[in-house]
Amino acid sequence: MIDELIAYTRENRDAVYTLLRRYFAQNRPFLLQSDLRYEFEQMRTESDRDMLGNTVLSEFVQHLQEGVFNQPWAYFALRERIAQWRYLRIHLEHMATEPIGIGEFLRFKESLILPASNAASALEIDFGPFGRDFPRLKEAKSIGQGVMFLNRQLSSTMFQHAQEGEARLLHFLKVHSIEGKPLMLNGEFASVGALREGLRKALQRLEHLNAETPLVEFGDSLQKMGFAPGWGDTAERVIDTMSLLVDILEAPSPAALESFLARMPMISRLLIMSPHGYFGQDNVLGLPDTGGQVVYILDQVRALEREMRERLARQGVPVEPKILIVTRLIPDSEGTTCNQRLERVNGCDNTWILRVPFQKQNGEVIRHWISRFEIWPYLEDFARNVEHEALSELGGRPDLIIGNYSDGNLVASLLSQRMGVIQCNIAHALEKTKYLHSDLYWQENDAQYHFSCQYTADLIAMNTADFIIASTYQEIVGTEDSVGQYESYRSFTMPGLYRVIDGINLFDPKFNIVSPGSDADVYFPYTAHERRLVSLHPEISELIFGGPREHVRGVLKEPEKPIIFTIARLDRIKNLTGLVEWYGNSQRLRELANLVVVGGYMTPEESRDHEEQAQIQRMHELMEQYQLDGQMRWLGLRLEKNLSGEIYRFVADQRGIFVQPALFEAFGLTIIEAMASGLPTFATRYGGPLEIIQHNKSGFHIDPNEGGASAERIADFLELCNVNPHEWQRISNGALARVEARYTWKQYAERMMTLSRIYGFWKFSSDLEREETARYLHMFYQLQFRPLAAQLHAE
Ligand code: UDP
Ligand code: LCN
Repeated sequence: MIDELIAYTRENRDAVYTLLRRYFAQNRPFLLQSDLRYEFEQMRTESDRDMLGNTVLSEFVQHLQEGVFNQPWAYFALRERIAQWRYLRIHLEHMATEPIGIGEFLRFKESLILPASNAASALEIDFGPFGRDFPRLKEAKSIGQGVMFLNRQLSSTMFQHAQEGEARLLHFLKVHSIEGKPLMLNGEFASVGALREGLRKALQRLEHLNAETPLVEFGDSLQKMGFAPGWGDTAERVIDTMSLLVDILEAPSPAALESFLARMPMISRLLIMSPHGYFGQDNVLGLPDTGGQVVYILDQVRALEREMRERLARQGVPVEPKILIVTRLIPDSEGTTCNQRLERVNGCDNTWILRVPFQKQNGEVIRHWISRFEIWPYLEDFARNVEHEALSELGGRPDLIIGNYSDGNLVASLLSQRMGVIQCNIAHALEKTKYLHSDLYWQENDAQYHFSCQYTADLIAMNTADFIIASTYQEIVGTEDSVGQYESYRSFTMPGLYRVIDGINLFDPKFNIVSPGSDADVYFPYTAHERRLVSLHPEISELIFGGPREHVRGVLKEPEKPIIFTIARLDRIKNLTGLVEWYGNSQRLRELANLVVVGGYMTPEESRDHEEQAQIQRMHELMEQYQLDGQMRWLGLRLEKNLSGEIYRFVADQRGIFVQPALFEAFGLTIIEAMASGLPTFATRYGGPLEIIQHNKSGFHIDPNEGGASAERIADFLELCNVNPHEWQRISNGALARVEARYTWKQYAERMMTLSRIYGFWKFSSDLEREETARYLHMFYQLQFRPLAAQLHAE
């Protein structure tokens, strides 16, 4: 596209020049995509340049992400396609257009923030050279399907280098053990040829057995032939698994390899890291830093434990799986169980929450909650203590470590490196995309948010991980129009700290999309009458339609109207106060529906979180300003899960709707909870909801930056439903169908376990220990992360 622009500029100097002058006339050093597009549109309308409509220039502007201006130079970042970036600069006077490298683009940006800095001496972080020889996906549309690619890659390498590949597989099968006992092979086979022969004989013998014959009846004779447990629990299953291996040794195919590896009982001990917030099972949701991640993990472990148990049993391995979720122990636990060291997870047999305290440098235990933005200095000691405690609780090394969020992923990286265990990361939300220019102006925000620590931790963790689970495609690489959360770590600069030339390769097969679900026992359709928790209805009626009470503000004067419902942590980004303002401003909406908001506390004094305190204040101001007390009810309460589940359905009974107005939402569990209940849902178009909801089919997208328009859209729908109730039904049905097809924990657990096994084999067999990257990361951790975190200690 740059070459086309150069040619176009030669012929159409005036148009390009006019546009550049408009950009410079803004007198702003940095213009974003929306500003750049807006100026172009203005230019078209004002100067009657309609003919610019389908030109190279208009296409160029459509792909611009960022412009940086300092007379006479304009520098641009161009996102030609998803995950495909180019950079260029144009000289205003000469109109010379030249492609430039990312380093130069970042240096130019830095020079506008820190004019006196010596850009040449800045630290440049570049992971690019390390991955040069690794296989990479080629097509952006395949991003997030890493394992498929990997299987193809693995099987074709095995095919091309058959002897080497087979020998590796044999070695892998031989070293495989669980709780110290061999699995698959008990060491009898000296070569692949011997294994082939052994398989042939075993299959011959098994074929005479009834398909249902249990392993106990023939396990001993298999052992004598060199086969340890792990092949199956019945004759049929063992035959199946052995035949898969025979096929692979004959001619490896991606599908056979995946099926075979997916069956290997490699994972029985799981370590899950989630340090920040209040990690508990009751009375925690809605507390600061405590929301979807906790819900996600508690649902995830139930599904994973079941899946692990089933797979182990299916493979004839009599081992009880164990999962340990490790979080922080908070002695001043604010009425939660976060002061308990060990807690069994409800609905699981052998899954536990292990809590390990944070300590000051002098070893003293820290008693109170600490914001997720402030925890960086405690993590290294925490990791050390966790290693010790987790090893003793699990009775040995875990088979897989899963990190959650920036802090959990960093701790997972430290542990996985130390223990030599395969690591999976789950971001939940990468903060970088939430806070505009938070990298460029990091110094201004660092006292409050410490993004310097967080982004460094993110880079380390995402490059250490063996595989990464993303909830949506857009989490990795965004959409045609918007940058993905991982994509935002590709290259950026924090002036005065370091410059990232290549922070993460988006085409790395480590990325996999595995979407979470919502707990089907709690969030189910409002039409499932026999399952409804009708005993809660009087309490819900009282909560929503009752009179004044503690921790609640506003009384609904016209309870017959449908409800606009929302629930979230009271973070600024969640924008609940934004929704209240749209509602306050929209006479139409106020006439059509009541507003019910669940989140936060009633008084700022009750909260320790700065953002939450400000939001509480704002909520009261808005309720005063728009006199909302008769039309809106705000519950500053922690609701028990079953209660909130029934509230969604209660709102649906009344033909209400759910609104999620966040400025950005990484995924948005409330959205699938509402949809699983059959509530028509309006959710932010920034982040995961754009992918979860199909607009006007299973819900609606709204733009939180255009409150007026969003309010109108909601009002249009409610009005339409008044005239034509089928409309409500249509969207409700669409929501139910969507969630059922795409967002369930069962699918999640199957996928997750398969991935763990395949990446385990990959790590083991392909010499991809990435030793060089590991050394570079170690240095980055020691020289950058540690001093940044230590600085926080000193504050
Ligand atoms: N939630 C809740 N009470 C609250 C706020 C949130 O029960 O006051 C629950 C909500 O039902 C959902 C989770 O917390 O299960 C929030 O997850 P989501 O992914 O929507 O947002 P996050 O808080 O993780 O950013
Ligand atoms: C964190 C968030 O901010 C949400 O968008 C996600 O739904 C949640 O974690 C669970 O992954």
